[in-house]
Amino acid sequence: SLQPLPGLTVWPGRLDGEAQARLLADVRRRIEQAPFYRPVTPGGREMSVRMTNFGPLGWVTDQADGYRYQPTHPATGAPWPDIPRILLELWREHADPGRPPDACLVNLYRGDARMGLHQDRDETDLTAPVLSVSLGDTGVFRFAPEKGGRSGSIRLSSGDVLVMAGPARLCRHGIDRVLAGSSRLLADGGRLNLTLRRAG
Ligand code: MD3
Ligand code: FE
Repeated sequence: SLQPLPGLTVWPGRLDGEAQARLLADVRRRIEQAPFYRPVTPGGREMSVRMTNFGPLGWVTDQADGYRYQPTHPATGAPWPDIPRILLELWREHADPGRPPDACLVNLYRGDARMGLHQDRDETDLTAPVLSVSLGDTGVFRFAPEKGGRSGSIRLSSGDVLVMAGPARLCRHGIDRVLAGSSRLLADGGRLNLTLRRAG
C-alpha cells in the first residue's frame, strides 16, 4: 500500500479484474432498485456526478433541505438496497473491523463530471474512517490538508481501494477529472466510486 499523506492509504489494484466484475454485477443489480439521480446543492445547482446509495443510510442533497443522510431514495421513497458483502469485507480488513459502516454512497462520473474540493463532515462521528473503491475509468483525485499545506494528487484506477482515517479524515478532496477510455470495465465508459462510511 501507499501513504501519500498521514492517514491516507491506497491499495492499488486491491480488487483484480474478476473481483471488479463481481462487484460491478452486485452494483448493477441494486441500481435497478435504486436508480442514479442528479443531486441538487443547497444553492440550487445540479451536481455533475450522478448518485445513489446502499445501506441503512444514504447521503442526499436537494435545494429545500441541503446535505443530509436519510434511509430512503429521494425519487422512489424506497429503502436503499443493502451494501454488497465484498465491500463489507474490505471494510473489515482495511478500515475498522469493530464498527461496521452504515452508508455506501455510489457516485457515477460520466462525460465531464467532476467533484470540487470539499470536506466530508455530514457524518455524526468524524473519527470513523472512510473507505472508497474505484471502478471503471481512472479518476484524478486531489487532496489538500484541512488548513494550509500543499495539495497533492493521485490517480485512482479500477480496483483501487483508498482509506481516509485519523489525521486525513477531514482533509479537503475532490475529483479533478476522469480519464475517458482508460478502462473497459463499464460498457458505457465512465467511473463508479463506492464510499463506505459510518454516518449515523
Ligand atoms: C477524503 N468522492 O463522495 S472518494 C465523496 O471519487 C467523494 O467519488 C470522491 O469525495 C469520488 O465525498 C472521492 C475518496 C474519498 C472519500 C471520502 C473521503 C476521500 C476522502 C473523506 C474524507 C477525506
Ligand atoms: Fe468526499
